[in-house]
Amino acid sequence: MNKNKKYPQGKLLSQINSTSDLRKLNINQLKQVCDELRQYIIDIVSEKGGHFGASLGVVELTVALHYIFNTPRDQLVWDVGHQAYGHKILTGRKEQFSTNRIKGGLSGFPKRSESVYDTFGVGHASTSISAALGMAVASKSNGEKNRQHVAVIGDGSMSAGIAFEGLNHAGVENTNLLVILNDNCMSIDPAVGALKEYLTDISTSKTYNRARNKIWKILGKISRFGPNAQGIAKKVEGAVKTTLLGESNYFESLNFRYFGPIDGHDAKHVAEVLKDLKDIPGPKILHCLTVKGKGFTPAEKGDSTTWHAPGVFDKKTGEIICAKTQKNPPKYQDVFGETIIELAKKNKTIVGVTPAMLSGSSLNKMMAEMPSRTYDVGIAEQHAVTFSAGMATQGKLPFCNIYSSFMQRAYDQVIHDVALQNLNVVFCLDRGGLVGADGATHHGVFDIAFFRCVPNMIVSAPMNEQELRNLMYTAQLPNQGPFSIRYPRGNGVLIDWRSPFKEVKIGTGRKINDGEEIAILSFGHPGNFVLKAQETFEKDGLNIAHYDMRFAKPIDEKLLHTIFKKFNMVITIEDGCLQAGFGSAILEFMANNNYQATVKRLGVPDKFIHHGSQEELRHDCNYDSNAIITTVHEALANKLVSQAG
Ligand SMILES: Cc1ncc(C[n+]2csc(CCOP(=O)(O)OP(=O)(O)O)c2C)c(N)n1
Repeated sequence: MNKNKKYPQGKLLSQINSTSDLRKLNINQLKQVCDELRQYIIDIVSEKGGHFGASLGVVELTVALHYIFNTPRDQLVWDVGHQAYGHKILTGRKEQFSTNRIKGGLSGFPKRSESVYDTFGVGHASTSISAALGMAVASKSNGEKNRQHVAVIGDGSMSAGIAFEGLNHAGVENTNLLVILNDNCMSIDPAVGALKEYLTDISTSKTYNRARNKIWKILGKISRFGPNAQGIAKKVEGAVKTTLLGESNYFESLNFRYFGPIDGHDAKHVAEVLKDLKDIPGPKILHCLTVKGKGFTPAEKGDSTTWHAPGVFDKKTGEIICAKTQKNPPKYQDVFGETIIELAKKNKTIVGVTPAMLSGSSLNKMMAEMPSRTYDVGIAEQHAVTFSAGMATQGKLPFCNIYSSFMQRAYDQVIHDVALQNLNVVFCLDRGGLVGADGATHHGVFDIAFFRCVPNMIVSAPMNEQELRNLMYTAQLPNQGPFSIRYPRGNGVLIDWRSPFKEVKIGTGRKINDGEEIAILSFGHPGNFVLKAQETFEKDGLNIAHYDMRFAKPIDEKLLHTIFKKFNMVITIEDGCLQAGFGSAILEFMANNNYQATVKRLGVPDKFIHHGSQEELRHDCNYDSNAIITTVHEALANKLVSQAG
């Protein structure tokens, strides 16, 4: 692929290098800017991959926001940030946009170190209201008048606890906070929950929508006549809305002034509305209706979930281009998705729980086959864990599947609600390890460390698909207590993986290869990097021992005694942070048992790792097959030197 390829920019977009260029245009030109911006995103994402549907859905909002607000002085906070491609392009990163998500290139999410326009780093959902409110309150306390603060949040992200916490606080802080609710009825999968139904009710209420424009006009006129008029307008508007909706408005009950719903694809109208809202003080919410994938027919009319992040595709036909290989081993997530169904057919207590990652975790398979036993609880990791705990008190066995990095959200729930009560909940942590192009916000590198110190918690990781099945089987046996199984993003290693289930004795590792001088202890999938390195060792005539430890907790002490009695050079490898991780567990064992050995730990160093491919990042972090080979060679060379000395 040509790295320096230039992508056509269109007549207006080619002149926009900053938001001030955009603001020089006439409001009637915004539609054309939107068309060109949309095409630019399609041209590049179709070739480079990345998030897609969400950015297309907010093109008009993005253009209107930067047109009306004085960014970057006015603070614009994107929620999740997967929809901020248009924002990046309009804010001075147009030429670099083709490097999006590539190592050394632009991040796929807003990042403060990348641009002054990226007011808040994101990747995880539902933080925008709290962050923007923090900015607004600080701004007010600094005496800055007329500075605006805008949070753009999707209907999916609005379902999280933190979003409600932000609204609840904002309702009593009199700041210039505008929340734009970008309602496309979708999370990655269809949005779920009562709030979603409520939003649909507002959006489809014919009477309300007819009257809405009248209210808007009255408001627009009154709002320019001072604070008292504002109060009257608010009362009139509130009463009308309440009568028409037949219920109190959720947002207004939190002291927000609610406006909309409006068509989020009419850039001119959105700009006009935003202009009016700028003059209205206090917390406000503008409800915009948009369509994910807008303007690219296959995404707009097709399966929105697929087009959330479709990978590379043919922009003419809409065909998604899959890497053409021979038969691939399955993705770990699919092994999880199919195995849970097999287990659930036999064990009627099993239920599946996911916080909004139905497709991402492959729990959609169970949802299709056993909908009454599968729960998508929305973007609500904390709730997912405590909900699972509640189910467990009643004899259900929840398999709560959460991406490792999103599990960070639910740490207290794991400790306080599950582990302390020693409840039978199985945590399947998908995306454990470096995930690649999503970067620092999404790498699942802390879970081994943060689960290992929780009493009662079993911490396990399969080296391949069969091991994943066996660990899942073991986890559903009676009274195992809190049981975590972490596995990486991407494919496993076995073509024939549907083996019969075998119980794994808790806290036991297994010997993969006997050897002399050096023992390598692996945890989870990186055991396969050791297998690969073994090919080189064999060629070199080196006989290196390899143990797949399977559990970081409880650790296989019996096996470790055997290992440390035989070897005085040990290498540990894990797809997680070195601080407090699996290698640290081995060091603790050594210290507790007075073993002396040279230990080299391979894994993720103590810094945030940015984006790149998984292979590139594992290489950079020094724990791929080559790193293992080098480490073994160095250890042997050091030994020779010390013997010679
Ligand atoms: C805490 C957290 N959980 C899950 C995700 C994964 N995720 C990324 S985007 C997304 C859907 C967001 O839906 P919405 O806010 O409605 O935005 P849309 O994609 O519809 O524009 C989800 C679940 C995440 N980024 N953060």
